[in-house]
Amino acid sequence: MEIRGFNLLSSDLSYELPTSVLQTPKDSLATEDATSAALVSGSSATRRIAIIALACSGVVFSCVACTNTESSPGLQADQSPSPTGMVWVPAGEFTMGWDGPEGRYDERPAHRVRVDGFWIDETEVTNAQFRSFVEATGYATTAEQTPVWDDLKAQLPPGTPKPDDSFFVPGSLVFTPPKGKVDLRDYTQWWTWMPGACWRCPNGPSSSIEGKGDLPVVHVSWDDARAYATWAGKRLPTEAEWERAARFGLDGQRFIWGDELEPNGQHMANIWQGEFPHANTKEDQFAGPAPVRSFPPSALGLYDMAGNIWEWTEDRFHPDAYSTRANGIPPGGCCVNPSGPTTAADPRNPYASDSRVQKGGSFLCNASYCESYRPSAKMAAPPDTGMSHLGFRCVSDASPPTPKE
Ligand SMILES: [Ca+2]
Repeated sequence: MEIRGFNLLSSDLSYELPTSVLQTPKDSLATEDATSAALVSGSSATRRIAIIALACSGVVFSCVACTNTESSPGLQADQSPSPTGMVWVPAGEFTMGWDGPEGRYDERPAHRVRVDGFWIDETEVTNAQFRSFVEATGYATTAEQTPVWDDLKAQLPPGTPKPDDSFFVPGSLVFTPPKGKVDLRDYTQWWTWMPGACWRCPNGPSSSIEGKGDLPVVHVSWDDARAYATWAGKRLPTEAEWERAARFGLDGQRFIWGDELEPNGQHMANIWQGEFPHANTKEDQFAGPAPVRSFPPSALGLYDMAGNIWEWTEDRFHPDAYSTRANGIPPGGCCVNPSGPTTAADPRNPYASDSRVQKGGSFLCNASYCESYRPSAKMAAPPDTGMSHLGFRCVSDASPPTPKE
Protein backbone atom coordinates (compact mmCIF):
# COMPACT_ATOMS: atom_id res chain seq x y z
CA MET A 1 0.00 0.00 0.00
CA GLU A 2 1.55 3.19 -1.14
CA ILE A 3 0.85 6.61 0.21
CA ARG A 4 4.11 8.53 0.48
CA GLY A 5 4.27 12.23 0.77
CA PHE A 6 0.71 12.60 1.94
CA ASN A 7 1.60 11.05 5.25
CA LEU A 8 4.19 13.53 6.27
CA LEU A 9 3.47 13.50 9.93
CA SER A 10 6.33 11.39 11.16
CA SER A 11 8.80 14.22 11.31
CA ASP A 12 10.63 15.02 14.50
CA LEU A 13 7.51 16.82 15.49
CA SER A 14 6.90 17.91 19.03
CA TYR A 15 3.29 17.88 20.01
CA GLU A 16 1.19 17.95 23.11
CA LEU A 17 -2.09 16.23 22.65
CA PRO A 18 -4.90 16.61 25.15
CA THR A 19 -7.61 13.97 25.05
CA SER A 20 -10.06 16.65 24.04
CA VAL A 21 -8.31 16.85 20.69
CA LEU A 22 -9.70 13.43 20.02
CA GLN A 23 -13.19 14.85 20.21
CA THR A 24 -12.87 17.66 17.71
CA PRO A 25 -16.26 18.93 16.57
CA LYS A 26 -17.34 18.12 13.08
CA ASP A 27 -17.07 21.72 11.90
CA SER A 28 -13.40 21.82 12.90
CA LEU A 29 -12.82 18.70 10.89
CA ALA A 30 -14.47 20.29 7.89
CA THR A 31 -12.01 23.19 8.03
CA GLU A 32 -9.08 20.84 8.22
CA ASP A 33 -10.53 18.74 5.42
CA ALA A 34 -10.51 21.77 3.18
CA THR A 35 -6.92 22.51 4.13
CA SER A 36 -5.82 18.99 3.34
CA ALA A 37 -7.74 18.91 0.11
CA ALA A 38 -6.14 22.15 -1.00
CA LEU A 39 -2.69 20.88 -0.19
CA VAL A 40 -3.25 17.64 -2.00
CA SER A 41 -4.66 19.26 -5.09
CA GLY A 42 -1.80 21.73 -5.23
CA SER A 43 1.38 21.19 -7.19
CA SER A 44 3.74 21.75 -4.25
CA ALA A 45 6.51 19.21 -3.94
CA THR A 46 5.70 18.82 -0.29
CA ARG A 47 2.32 17.78 0.89
CA ARG A 48 0.84 17.06 4.21
CA ILE A 49 -2.31 16.18 5.99
CA ALA A 50 -3.24 18.63 8.71
CA ILE A 51 -3.16 17.55 12.32
CA ILE A 52 -6.68 16.84 13.35
CA ALA A 53 -8.73 14.56 15.46
CA LEU A 54 -9.74 10.99 15.50
CA ALA A 55 -11.82 8.75 17.61
CA CYS A 56 -10.97 6.00 19.98
CA SER A 57 -10.24 2.35 19.67
CA GLY A 58 -10.09 -0.80 21.72
CA VAL A 59 -6.96 -1.47 23.74
CA VAL A 60 -6.28 -4.91 25.15
CA PHE A 61 -3.51 -5.64 27.60
CA SER A 62 -2.52 -8.35 30.00
CA CYS A 63 -1.89 -6.63 33.31
CA VAL A 64 -1.26 -8.69 36.41
CA ALA A 65 0.28 -8.53 39.84
CA CYS A 66 4.02 -8.91 39.44
CA THR A 67 6.59 -10.67 41.50
CA ASN A 68 10.16 -9.55 41.40
CA THR A 69 11.59 -11.99 38.90
CA GLU A 70 14.19 -9.73 37.34
CA SER A 71 16.76 -11.84 35.59
CA SER A 72 20.38 -11.30 36.36
CA PRO A 73 21.80 -8.49 34.23
CA GLY A 74 25.00 -10.49 34.25
CA LEU A 75 23.46 -13.25 32.19
CA GLN A 76 25.45 -13.47 29.01
CA ALA A 77 25.81 -15.89 26.15
CA ASP A 78 28.64 -18.28 26.86
CA GLN A 79 30.15 -20.66 24.33
CA SER A 80 26.75 -21.75 23.00
CA PRO A 81 25.79 -20.31 19.59
CA SER A 82 23.95 -17.04 19.71
CA PRO A 83 22.33 -15.14 16.86
CA THR A 84 25.00 -13.20 14.99
CA GLY A 85 25.08 -9.51 15.81
CA MET A 86 22.40 -9.78 18.48
CA VAL A 87 22.36 -9.12 22.22
CA TRP A 88 20.29 -11.02 24.78
CA VAL A 89 17.86 -8.92 26.81
CA PRO A 90 16.94 -10.88 29.95
CA ALA A 91 13.32 -11.09 31.08
CA GLY A 92 12.45 -8.42 33.58
CA GLU A 93 10.31 -5.59 34.79
CA PHE A 94 10.86 -1.89 34.20
CA THR A 95 9.14 1.47 34.24
CA MET A 96 7.88 2.37 30.76
CA GLY A 97 6.95 5.92 29.78
CA TRP A 98 7.87 9.20 31.43
CA ASP A 99 6.09 11.61 33.77
CA GLY A 100 8.84 14.24 33.76
CA PRO A 101 8.33 17.70 32.26
CA GLU A 102 9.82 16.64 28.91
CA GLY A 103 7.28 13.83 28.54
CA ARG A 104 4.62 14.35 25.91
CA TYR A 105 1.04 13.24 26.21
CA ASP A 106 1.64 9.85 24.63
CA GLU A 107 4.48 9.05 27.06
CA ARG A 108 2.23 9.36 30.11
CA PRO A 109 1.72 7.93 32.63
CA ALA A 110 4.86 5.99 33.46
CA HIS A 111 3.83 2.46 34.41
CA ARG A 112 5.34 -0.90 35.26
CA VAL A 113 5.82 -3.42 32.49
CA ARG A 114 7.36 -6.86 32.34
CA VAL A 115 8.68 -8.50 29.20
CA ASP A 116 10.08 -11.95 28.50
CA GLY A 117 13.69 -12.34 27.41
CA PHE A 118 14.56 -11.81 23.74
CA TRP A 119 17.46 -11.15 21.38
CA ILE A 120 17.83 -7.74 19.77
CA ASP A 121 20.06 -6.52 16.95
CA GLU A 122 23.16 -4.80 18.26
CA THR A 123 22.77 -2.07 15.62
CA GLU A 124 20.20 -0.63 13.29
CA VAL A 125 19.83 -2.71 10.10
CA THR A 126 22.49 -1.41 7.71
CA ASN A 127 22.50 -0.73 3.98
CA ALA A 128 24.75 -3.78 3.50
CA GLN A 129 22.35 -6.03 5.39
CA PHE A 130 19.34 -4.70 3.53
CA ARG A 131 21.14 -5.10 0.21
CA SER A 132 21.68 -8.81 1.02
CA PHE A 133 17.94 -9.16 1.57
CA VAL A 134 17.07 -7.41 -1.70
CA GLU A 135 19.63 -9.39 -3.69
CA ALA A 136 18.33 -12.66 -2.25
CA THR A 137 14.65 -11.93 -2.78
CA GLY A 138 14.28 -9.26 -5.48
CA TYR A 139 12.19 -7.28 -3.02
CA ALA A 140 11.10 -3.79 -4.09
CA THR A 141 10.49 -1.34 -1.25
CA THR A 142 7.41 0.82 -0.94
CA ALA A 143 9.39 3.88 -2.04
CA GLU A 144 10.39 2.10 -5.25
CA GLN A 145 6.80 1.47 -6.29
CA THR A 146 4.39 3.82 -8.04
CA PRO A 147 1.67 5.14 -5.71
CA VAL A 148 -1.84 3.87 -6.36
CA TRP A 149 -4.63 6.43 -6.14
CA ASP A 150 -7.15 4.04 -4.56
CA ASP A 151 -4.70 3.36 -1.72
CA LEU A 152 -3.94 7.02 -1.37
CA LYS A 153 -7.45 8.37 -1.24
CA ALA A 154 -8.41 5.91 1.50
CA GLN A 155 -6.14 7.94 3.78
CA LEU A 156 -7.36 11.36 2.73
CA PRO A 157 -10.43 13.44 3.52
CA PRO A 158 -13.46 12.35 1.49
CA GLY A 159 -13.76 14.28 -1.74
CA THR A 160 -10.05 15.01 -2.05
CA PRO A 161 -9.37 15.45 -5.78
CA LYS A 162 -6.90 13.16 -7.47
CA PRO A 163 -3.48 14.81 -7.88
CA ASP A 164 -1.96 15.37 -11.29
CA ASP A 165 -0.58 12.24 -12.95
CA SER A 166 2.91 13.68 -12.51
CA PHE A 167 2.61 12.93 -8.80
CA PHE A 168 2.33 9.20 -9.35
CA VAL A 169 5.98 8.28 -9.56
CA PRO A 170 8.10 6.35 -7.03
CA GLY A 171 9.70 8.52 -4.37
CA SER A 172 10.06 9.25 -0.68
CA LEU A 173 10.39 12.06 1.85
CA VAL A 174 13.81 13.66 2.23
CA PHE A 175 15.00 16.09 4.90
CA THR A 176 15.93 19.31 3.10
CA PRO A 177 17.11 22.02 5.49
CA PRO A 178 15.76 25.49 4.78
CA LYS A 179 18.16 28.43 4.31
CA GLY A 180 17.01 30.24 7.41
CA LYS A 181 14.62 30.23 10.33
CA VAL A 182 11.17 28.86 9.64
CA ASP A 183 7.97 28.30 11.57
CA LEU A 184 8.65 25.12 13.54
CA ARG A 185 4.98 24.22 13.34
CA ASP A 186 5.26 23.78 9.59
CA TYR A 187 7.37 20.71 8.92
CA THR A 188 6.72 20.96 5.19
CA GLN A 189 9.49 23.59 5.40
CA TRP A 190 12.10 20.85 5.84
CA TRP A 191 10.53 17.70 4.41
CA THR A 192 10.41 17.33 0.62
CA TRP A 193 8.64 14.71 -1.42
CA MET A 194 11.43 13.64 -3.77
CA PRO A 195 10.80 11.43 -6.81
CA GLY A 196 13.46 8.74 -7.04
CA ALA A 197 14.44 8.86 -3.37
CA CYS A 198 14.64 5.38 -1.83
CA TRP A 199 17.02 3.26 0.24
CA ARG A 200 19.47 3.07 -2.67
CA CYS A 201 19.34 6.85 -3.26
CA PRO A 202 18.59 8.31 0.17
CA ASN A 203 18.91 11.95 -0.89
CA GLY A 204 17.35 11.58 -4.33
CA PRO A 205 18.34 10.13 -7.70
CA SER A 206 21.78 11.76 -7.74
CA SER A 207 22.77 10.19 -4.40
CA SER A 208 23.84 6.63 -3.67
CA ILE A 209 24.86 4.30 -0.86
CA GLU A 210 28.10 3.30 -2.56
CA GLY A 211 30.72 2.94 0.17
CA LYS A 212 28.04 3.43 2.83
CA GLY A 213 27.26 -0.16 3.68
CA ASP A 214 27.66 0.49 7.40
CA LEU A 215 25.11 3.31 7.48
CA PRO A 216 21.61 2.43 8.64
CA VAL A 217 19.16 1.74 5.85
CA VAL A 218 16.49 4.46 5.53
CA HIS A 219 13.39 5.08 3.40
CA VAL A 220 12.08 1.70 4.52
CA SER A 221 8.39 1.50 5.31
CA TRP A 222 7.04 -0.61 8.16
CA ASP A 223 5.98 -3.11 5.51
CA ASP A 224 9.55 -3.21 4.18
CA ALA A 225 10.99 -3.63 7.67
CA ARG A 226 8.66 -6.52 8.37
CA ALA A 227 9.52 -8.18 5.06
CA TYR A 228 13.22 -7.99 5.93
CA ALA A 229 12.61 -9.34 9.43
CA THR A 230 10.64 -12.29 8.10
CA TRP A 231 13.39 -13.07 5.60
CA ALA A 232 15.98 -12.90 8.38
CA GLY A 233 13.95 -15.21 10.64
CA LYS A 234 13.35 -12.36 13.05
CA ARG A 235 10.56 -9.88 13.83
CA LEU A 236 10.12 -6.25 14.79
CA PRO A 237 10.24 -5.48 18.53
CA THR A 238 7.16 -4.46 20.44
CA GLU A 239 7.44 -0.95 21.82
CA ALA A 240 7.81 -2.46 25.31
CA GLU A 241 10.67 -4.71 24.19
CA TRP A 242 12.38 -1.79 22.48
CA GLU A 243 12.13 0.46 25.53
CA ARG A 244 13.16 -2.33 27.90
CA ALA A 245 16.29 -2.95 25.81
CA ALA A 246 17.06 0.77 25.55
CA ARG A 247 16.65 1.53 29.25
CA PHE A 248 18.16 -1.66 30.53
CA GLY A 249 19.61 -1.07 34.00
CA LEU A 250 18.80 2.64 34.00
CA ASP A 251 15.16 2.86 34.97
CA GLY A 252 13.83 6.30 35.69
CA GLN A 253 16.60 8.24 33.94
CA ARG A 254 16.08 10.68 31.10
CA PHE A 255 18.50 9.10 28.66
CA ILE A 256 19.70 5.58 28.08
CA TRP A 257 23.10 6.50 29.54
CA GLY A 258 21.90 8.56 32.52
CA ASP A 259 20.37 11.92 33.32
CA GLU A 260 22.88 14.22 31.65
CA LEU A 261 22.76 14.82 27.89
CA GLU A 262 26.52 15.18 27.38
CA PRO A 263 28.35 13.66 30.37
CA ASN A 264 31.88 15.11 30.58
CA GLY A 265 31.18 16.92 27.33
CA GLN A 266 30.90 13.65 25.41
CA HIS A 267 28.33 13.27 22.64
CA MET A 268 26.48 10.05 23.39
CA ALA A 269 24.21 9.94 20.33
CA ASN A 270 23.89 11.27 16.80
CA ILE A 271 21.47 14.15 17.28
CA TRP A 272 21.20 17.76 16.10
CA GLN A 273 23.40 20.51 17.49
CA GLY A 274 22.66 24.08 16.53
CA GLU A 275 19.40 25.66 15.54
CA PHE A 276 16.86 23.32 14.03
CA PRO A 277 16.16 22.92 11.12
CA HIS A 278 18.50 25.31 9.29
CA ALA A 279 21.82 25.44 11.18
CA ASN A 280 23.52 22.19 12.19
CA THR A 281 26.89 22.86 13.84
CA LYS A 282 27.81 19.16 13.63
CA GLU A 283 29.51 19.17 17.01
CA ASP A 284 28.97 15.42 17.05
CA GLN A 285 30.57 15.25 13.55
CA PHE A 286 27.39 14.28 11.73
CA ALA A 287 24.65 16.22 9.96
CA GLY A 288 22.93 13.09 8.67
CA PRO A 289 22.89 9.38 9.55
CA ALA A 290 26.19 8.11 10.97
CA PRO A 291 27.73 4.67 10.42
CA VAL A 292 26.39 2.33 13.08
CA ARG A 293 28.64 2.04 16.14
CA SER A 294 29.87 5.65 15.77
CA PHE A 295 28.72 6.50 19.30
CA PRO A 296 29.21 4.67 22.62
CA PRO A 297 27.09 1.56 23.16
CA SER A 298 24.54 1.26 25.92
CA ALA A 299 25.34 -0.71 29.07
CA LEU A 300 23.76 -3.70 27.37
CA GLY A 301 26.02 -3.29 24.33
CA LEU A 302 23.47 -1.79 21.94
CA TYR A 303 24.34 1.01 19.54
CA ASP A 304 22.24 4.00 18.49
CA MET A 305 19.20 3.19 20.62
CA ALA A 306 19.17 6.97 20.98
CA GLY A 307 19.44 9.09 17.85
CA ASN A 308 20.84 8.35 14.39
CA ILE A 309 17.59 7.11 12.81
CA TRP A 310 14.10 6.38 14.12
CA GLU A 311 13.25 2.69 14.43
CA TRP A 312 9.94 1.04 13.58
CA THR A 313 8.26 -1.15 16.19
CA GLU A 314 5.44 -3.64 15.83
CA ASP A 315 2.95 -1.67 17.95
CA ARG A 316 0.06 0.37 16.65
CA PHE A 317 -0.06 3.97 17.82
CA HIS A 318 -2.81 5.39 19.98
CA PRO A 319 -2.27 8.56 22.04
CA ASP A 320 -4.23 7.09 24.96
CA ALA A 321 -2.44 3.74 24.91
CA TYR A 322 -0.53 4.30 28.16
CA SER A 323 -3.40 5.81 30.13
CA THR A 324 -5.65 2.94 29.07
CA ARG A 325 -2.99 0.41 29.94
CA ALA A 326 -2.17 2.00 33.28
CA ASN A 327 -5.83 1.94 34.27
CA GLY A 328 -5.78 -1.83 33.88
CA ILE A 329 -2.78 -2.43 36.10
CA PRO A 330 -3.71 -3.59 39.63
CA PRO A 331 -1.97 -1.95 42.61
CA GLY A 332 1.56 -3.31 42.83
CA GLY A 333 1.11 -5.01 39.49
CA CYS A 334 2.48 -4.60 36.04
CA CYS A 335 1.55 -5.17 32.44
CA VAL A 336 3.05 -8.34 30.98
CA ASN A 337 4.34 -8.38 27.41
CA PRO A 338 2.10 -5.56 26.18
CA SER A 339 1.74 -5.56 22.42
CA GLY A 340 0.09 -2.20 21.95
CA PRO A 341 -3.45 -1.14 21.07
CA THR A 342 -5.57 -3.43 18.92
CA THR A 343 -6.56 -0.51 16.70
CA ALA A 344 -4.53 2.53 15.72
CA ALA A 345 -5.61 6.13 16.09
CA ASP A 346 -3.15 8.81 15.08
CA PRO A 347 -4.16 12.49 15.13
CA ARG A 348 -1.29 13.21 12.77
CA ASN A 349 -2.85 10.99 10.13
CA PRO A 350 -6.52 10.93 11.07
CA TYR A 351 -7.81 9.19 7.94
CA ALA A 352 -5.20 6.43 7.93
CA SER A 353 -6.51 3.13 9.25
CA ASP A 354 -3.15 2.16 10.67
CA SER A 355 -0.19 3.87 12.29
CA ARG A 356 2.89 2.23 13.81
CA VAL A 357 5.14 3.44 16.63
CA GLN A 358 8.74 4.51 16.03
CA LYS A 359 11.31 4.87 18.80
CA GLY A 360 14.73 6.35 19.53
CA GLY A 361 14.73 9.69 17.73
CA SER A 362 17.10 10.64 14.94
CA PHE A 363 19.93 12.87 13.78
CA LEU A 364 17.30 15.59 13.50
CA CYS A 365 16.35 15.57 17.19
CA ASN A 366 17.29 18.64 19.16
CA ALA A 367 16.67 19.71 22.74
CA SER A 368 14.94 22.85 21.49
CA TYR A 369 12.52 20.91 19.39
CA CYS A 370 11.54 17.37 20.33
CA GLU A 371 14.15 15.67 22.56
CA SER A 372 13.02 12.38 21.10
CA TYR A 373 16.31 10.68 21.85
CA ARG A 374 14.78 9.98 25.26
CA PRO A 375 13.81 6.27 25.48
CA SER A 376 10.18 6.99 26.31
CA ALA A 377 9.66 9.34 23.34
CA LYS A 378 7.94 8.09 20.24
CA MET A 379 6.61 9.04 16.85
CA ALA A 380 4.29 7.16 14.52
CA ALA A 381 3.30 6.94 10.88
CA PRO A 382 1.19 4.77 8.57
CA PRO A 383 2.99 1.55 7.66
CA ASP A 384 3.65 2.63 4.08
CA THR A 385 5.65 5.70 5.07
CA GLY A 386 9.32 6.05 4.20
CA MET A 387 11.60 8.90 5.26
CA SER A 388 15.30 9.74 5.20
CA HIS A 389 15.61 9.46 9.00
CA LEU A 390 13.60 6.27 9.47
CA GLY A 391 14.85 2.67 9.66
CA PHE A 392 14.62 -0.26 12.05
CA ARG A 393 16.28 -3.11 13.93
CA CYS A 394 14.96 -6.59 14.61
CA VAL A 395 14.48 -8.94 17.55
CA SER A 396 14.52 -12.72 17.73
CA ASP A 397 12.88 -15.39 19.85
CA ALA A 398 15.81 -17.77 19.40
CA SER A 399 16.73 -19.88 22.43
CA PRO A 400 18.22 -17.90 25.32
CA PRO A 401 21.91 -18.13 26.07
CA THR A 402 23.10 -20.77 28.48
CA PRO A 403 23.89 -19.23 31.87
CA LYS A 404 27.51 -19.39 32.84
CA GLU A 405 28.34 -21.96 35.48
CA1 LIG B 1 18.33 4.67 16.38
